[in-house]
Amino acid sequence: MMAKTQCDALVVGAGLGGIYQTLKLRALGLRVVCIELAPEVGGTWYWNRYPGAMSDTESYLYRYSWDKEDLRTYPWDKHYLYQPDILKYINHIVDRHDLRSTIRLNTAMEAATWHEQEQRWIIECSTGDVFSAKYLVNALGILSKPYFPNIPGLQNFQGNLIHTAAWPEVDLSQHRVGVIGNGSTGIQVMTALAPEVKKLISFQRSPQYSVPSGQGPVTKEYRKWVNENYDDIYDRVWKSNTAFGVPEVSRPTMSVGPDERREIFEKLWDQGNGFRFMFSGFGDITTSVEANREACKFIHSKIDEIVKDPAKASALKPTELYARRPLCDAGYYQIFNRPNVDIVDLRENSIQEVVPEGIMLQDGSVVELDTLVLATGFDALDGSYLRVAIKGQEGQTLQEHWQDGAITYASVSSAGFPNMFMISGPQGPFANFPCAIESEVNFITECIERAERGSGYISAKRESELQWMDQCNRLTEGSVFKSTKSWIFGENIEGRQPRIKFYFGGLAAYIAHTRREVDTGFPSFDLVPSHSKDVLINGIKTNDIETNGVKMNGIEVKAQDCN
Ligand code: NA7
Repeated sequence: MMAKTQCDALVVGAGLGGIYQTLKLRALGLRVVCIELAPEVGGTWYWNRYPGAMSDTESYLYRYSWDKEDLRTYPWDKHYLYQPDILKYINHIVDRHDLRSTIRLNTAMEAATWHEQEQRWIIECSTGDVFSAKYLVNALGILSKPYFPNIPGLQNFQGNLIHTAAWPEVDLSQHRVGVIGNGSTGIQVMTALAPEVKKLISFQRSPQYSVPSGQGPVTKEYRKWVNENYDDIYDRVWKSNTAFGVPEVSRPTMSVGPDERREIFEKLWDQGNGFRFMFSGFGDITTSVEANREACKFIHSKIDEIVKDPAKASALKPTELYARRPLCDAGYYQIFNRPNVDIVDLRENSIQEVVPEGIMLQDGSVVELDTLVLATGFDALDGSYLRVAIKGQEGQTLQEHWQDGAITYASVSSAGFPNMFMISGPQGPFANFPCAIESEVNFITECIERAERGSGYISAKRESELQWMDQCNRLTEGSVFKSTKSWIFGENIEGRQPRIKFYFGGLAAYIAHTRREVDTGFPSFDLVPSHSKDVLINGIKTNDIETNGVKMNGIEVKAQDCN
């Protein structure tokens, strides 16, 4: 039997969240091990290496805020980072902060069980490794479980079947490529593939609104300006809702006349960025149907302007509101002017089944394909957790606790799962992810620090998660986002109970909430005293602790080896 490795904290996942958490806990003096199922660090950015994979947060904000020197010196030369750039950056951070020896690659958590008596988590891994940890911090990723839709005959396809989240080394230049899915991933991969492949066909169920990204090289002057203003930039980011670095205005759409409105939309279109388009021109695009329709009308007019074939233009125009995660692209609508690019409007002619040679449509016709790409998204957020056997207090599994849909307190903790935390768990802030991740890691670290000062464990109260859920629901009242079905509400997974997946109060409000929680002594948590002697970790002295009649203050209990 494999030996049990003792450590203070086990961090699961070496993406942006897990790496920062590992650093923070190490700085607290805890013995930390980070495990990662992939053969490399990077999380989402290790897996999603499809052509065109790009962050749609501007480069200066798609990074950690806390390494001030690195912010100013690390090179980037375009407004947006492609997947290889981000992977390189993450590796750079791991080396710069000497984290490699703390991370065990190719190691997947398979089961985690809370042992009440010992007040520890026992974690079993795919490698046979077993860890015993006081704290378990899951950084499993928001978008880490690819979603394979239940399309009849998929297994019969005889060409290449590729999910964008597991892109192989492949030459598609002579291929007829079909793509199912035109969300953020689908439009990126199609835009990149169009000039590279023999034929590209989009099998589109719901057309999406997209605006230009504004990708392009940055000038030396721009970088200099960013460097000189980083403190102010981040100051504004932490006080904003979306943390995308774009202005968030309150001006109502209908407060200006049609000409001025169009001028404002045009300016945003030229500047680029989906979040800018949604939040920087007017303040009510996500709350007023009338305002939202104006944005729709404008994007429709752009599609008509760009796409020469009226039938294709019509297929590309959404009829629903502009109420999904805002998208941006590097010339998506333009690819439909290419002779090798076509579109099948599944609203008119749906997929009957996948056959060995391609896709058979409802009208009986078969579109022959050499490669079928599934850009069909993810079982987002809770999907990452439900595939692991996590068992908390009284033997209750996370699956049981979440049977009516995932529920957390402030995204980081779930009642009945003491000393277990989630980075970017369900109901976290809907904001630029690196910033949201940092806020959550900072909060988790405060929770752990508090637990280290005299508690055996810290665990969200049931009423806290119910109240948080209630708040998340209330925040979506009046939002036009509720009119569309998407992964944001968990409505993309067949058979899954939909539940709000995000906190829409804004990042600033989330940070303020967690700050209040810390400052008022963690009222949303139960703090249960320790009944083990393992209180002092690596020489960090704790406060007075009365446990089982043993005065712990000053008793230095050696942390156990963790290698
Ligand atoms: P999304 O945004 O969930 O998009 C998935 C796409 O796949 C979407 O267009 C779906 O159409 C389509 N889809 C899913 N199942 C089917 C079936 N059965 N038939 C046809 N089409 C289907 O995933 P992404 O990977 O693009 O983006 C997820 C996030 O990753 C993104 O927001 C970024 O933050 C990064 P539907 O709209 O459901 O009709």
